[in-house]
Amino acid sequence: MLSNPGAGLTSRWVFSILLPLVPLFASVNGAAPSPSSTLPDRAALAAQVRAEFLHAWRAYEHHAWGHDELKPLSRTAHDWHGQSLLMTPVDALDTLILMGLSNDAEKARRLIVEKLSFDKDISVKNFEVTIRLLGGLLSGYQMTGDGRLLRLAEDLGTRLLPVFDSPTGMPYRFVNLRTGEVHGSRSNPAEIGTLILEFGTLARLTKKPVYYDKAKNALVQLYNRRSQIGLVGEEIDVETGEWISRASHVGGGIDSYYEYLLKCSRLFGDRDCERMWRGSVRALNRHLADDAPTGLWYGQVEMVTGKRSATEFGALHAFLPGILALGGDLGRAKRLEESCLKMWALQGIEPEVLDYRTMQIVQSGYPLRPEIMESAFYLHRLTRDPRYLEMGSRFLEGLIKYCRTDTGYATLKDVVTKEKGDLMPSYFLAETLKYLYLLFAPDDTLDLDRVVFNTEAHPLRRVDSSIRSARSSR
Ligand code: DMJ
Repeated sequence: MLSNPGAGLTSRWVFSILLPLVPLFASVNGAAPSPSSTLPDRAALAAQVRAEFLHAWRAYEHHAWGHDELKPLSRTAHDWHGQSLLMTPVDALDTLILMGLSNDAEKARRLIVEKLSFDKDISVKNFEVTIRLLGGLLSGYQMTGDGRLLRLAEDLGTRLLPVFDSPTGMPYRFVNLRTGEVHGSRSNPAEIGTLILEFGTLARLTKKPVYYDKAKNALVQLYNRRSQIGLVGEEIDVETGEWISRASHVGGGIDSYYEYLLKCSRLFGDRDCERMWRGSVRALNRHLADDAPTGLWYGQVEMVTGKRSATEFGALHAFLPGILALGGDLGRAKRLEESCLKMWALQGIEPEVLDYRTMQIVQSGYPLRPEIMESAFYLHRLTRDPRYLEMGSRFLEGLIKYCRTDTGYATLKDVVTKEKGDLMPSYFLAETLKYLYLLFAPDDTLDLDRVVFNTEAHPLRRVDSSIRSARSSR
């Protein structure tokens, strides 16, 4: 039988969020630092990232305030659905708090609680809204204690619930926030399996296990459809439960499914998730890992036979070193992050997809993605090796050199020509600059033992830490 931590909700969790929350934390256990004569100046780098964050935030404030995202080249705003869901303020709120930008955080919080409404006749993508908005509202609530953020999260969570009403329990991709009408039965592991941290946290905070149960069931249904060699494919029909694409890899469409198996076990102590993670990572190491002449990579195979079908790796795959490290496999994590650095170094900034056999770029955009910085952050926390600070400073240098504009930061259409695109995605403020900042900032800015980041870098409090906090405050 599957264990169900969502059913064991306690008032201690709710109690704990009322404690002062910033700075959150103390230490993470790590190895001794490796010697280096030229240690990067962490304080200066942290201050530089914070200044760049402010530059980006001010541009959003001046040209796109109240809208979803900034278009830095045209200096206009972009709303995903024609009307705003405040993607950037919700995504950026906890970064503002962690960086100690209290006035800006307060202004963002006021905008959110006064203006954000989900009573809108629009069809939204469940995955994106869950990781950015539900995740951002929940971490914002846990960091500020403002109950209005939790009420918004609960309202949103309730409006999203109809997605799970498929014959298999795996979610449809889209839902109308007002009517609850769903569509999109052809889905993928990432969109099905990247919900448990947010819905599980909502369950704990509201004491309504239904959120946990639905998201957990979706995850288990997906896992149960893995092949005999333990892999999942790229596309599945949530009504029939049949695979549509059997391509198996750790890139877009699959990536954060694996991330959430591990993080679900860390955040909730869920034994099923731990078992599913262990089985899955074993399969990844056996079938996807590719010891190529250019380094260790994780490529693509057919999910049933394990036959290699592509040697591609990209910016999204670069989350894996961090997750391998968090899961305890520092050896593979370090080697894979070195490969990621080679990918970055090709053009001084990272392409979306690379063929690692030929080292030729396959997709040349760079949409300001965070994954390579995220992995450097975990590896630094877990090894204390200044190598990752050096890597981080190269990433920052590339960002500033190629993506900075007078009006915030812009994506790159092409990492070779460095032609810019007209968007500053909300995850740039939620994730990219947050992970870079946390890499350089003092470790006690955030205690990794006490939180788990959702896939959009929103820190959610671990169960045992809430119990500890509640006990010590009695
Ligand atoms: C983010 O929205 C999340 O990290 C997601 O898991 C993957 N894509 C972007 C960043 O690249």
